Amino acid sequence: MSSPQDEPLRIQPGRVLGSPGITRRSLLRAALIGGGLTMAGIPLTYAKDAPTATLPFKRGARPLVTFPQKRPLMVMTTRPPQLETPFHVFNEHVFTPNDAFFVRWHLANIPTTIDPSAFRLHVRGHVRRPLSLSLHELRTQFEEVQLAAVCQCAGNSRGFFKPRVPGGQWGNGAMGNALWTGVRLRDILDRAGIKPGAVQVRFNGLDQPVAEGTPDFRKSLNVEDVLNDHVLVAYAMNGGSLPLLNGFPLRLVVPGWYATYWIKMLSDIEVLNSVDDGFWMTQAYRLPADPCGCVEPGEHPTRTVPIGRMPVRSFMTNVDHGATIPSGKPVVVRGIAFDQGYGIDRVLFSSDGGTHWQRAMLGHDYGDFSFRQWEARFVPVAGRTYHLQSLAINRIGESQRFSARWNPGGYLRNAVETVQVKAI
Ligand SMILES: Nc1nc2c(c(=O)[nH]1)N[C@H]1C(S)=C(S)[C@@H](COP(=O)(O)O)O[C@H]1N2
Ligand SMILES: [Mo]
Repeated sequence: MSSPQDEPLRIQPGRVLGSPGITRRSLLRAALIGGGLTMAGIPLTYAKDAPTATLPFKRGARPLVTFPQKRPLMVMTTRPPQLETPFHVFNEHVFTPNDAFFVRWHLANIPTTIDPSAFRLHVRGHVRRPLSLSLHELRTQFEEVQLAAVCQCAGNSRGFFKPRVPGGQWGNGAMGNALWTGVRLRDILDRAGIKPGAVQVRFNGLDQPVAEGTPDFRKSLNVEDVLNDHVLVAYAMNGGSLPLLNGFPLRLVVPGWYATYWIKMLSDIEVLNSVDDGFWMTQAYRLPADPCGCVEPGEHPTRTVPIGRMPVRSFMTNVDHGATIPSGKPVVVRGIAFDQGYGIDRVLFSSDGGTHWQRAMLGHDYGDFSFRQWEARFVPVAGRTYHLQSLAINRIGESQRFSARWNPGGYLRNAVETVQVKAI
């Protein structure tokens, strides 16, 4: 417990991190930092005696290493960089600080220098007027929008799958919540003028494969899923420029959808008049085509569909599995909950493994796509073991699952988590 003492039952609205407002100057400054980020700046190896954090599954040891613009994060791979946020960060802020935000790239050829004055966002394909927009045009010719949203890797928590599945063995820290600033994708597409017959929009970033034959990382969404108020082309997060590793200078923000669609270093938007038949849509990031998105453990689905929106989840953030807690006075258990954008209706808390439930108190509402903080309290009795659980329910009545579903990609985990503690 980080603060087991009897505290007033009051949730602090999380601290918004941060920093001066977003000015051209701060963009340029970040660009300079970006410009200084040479390949030598991205550690390819780390000291054998680097401190480690250990995730609670086999082969879960992760060195803590500092990458450019980042505090020490848990390294899964260095090339391409895949860095996990240590979980205690989620207890400290409702908005995940930029320097603690997780990092995931598929391809190792990532530009280390971006000249913001030369950068252009291209819009092309099935449109009336192809566009080539500078960052300055983007920021001055479209309405600026701000929105809080959770960016969660489809493979978040994959390391907990039983039986284990191949792929990045993430703990629960391949997610983050940020206040995104940018312009609406719809406004950009309106200017380009989508032609009748458009089916999907394909997004590409500046990163490239290293080996010939590796398909470029491109993702597509249906036109009807992007023509809304909240899909953004973002140039800032939490009031600062995007860190290079999180997609400087622009990234797509698709609130409610898994992060695989949140293309970083976004440079190309292509309107398609047919369904994207590329590798990353047809071969990767696919779920069994049934409402559960699951199959019997070990089986392979016969039909699959592209992964989409995120199911409702919650976590306890201030209790560690196996910890001891003081008895005889109220203990405050804190956590976070989120879903695909219906918003959190309630979070239930149990200290006895799900036999009895109480309603947790919800924290400040930063919007339907944001983390929602919650807290509950109970009075432990000395010598007893407690199985703490939280269960989030969204505003259309969808709740977390009690048993974990399984699929070969290791996606969609949203089972109720149990944290065992002992009172002394
Ligand atoms: N250009 C580009 N964008 C990308 C990816 C990538 O490999 N290249 N990976 C996606 C995936 S799978 C995830 S989980 C998120 C990770 O975002 P982050 O690194 O900012 O946390 O970026 C998405 N956008
Ligand atoms: Mo991901």
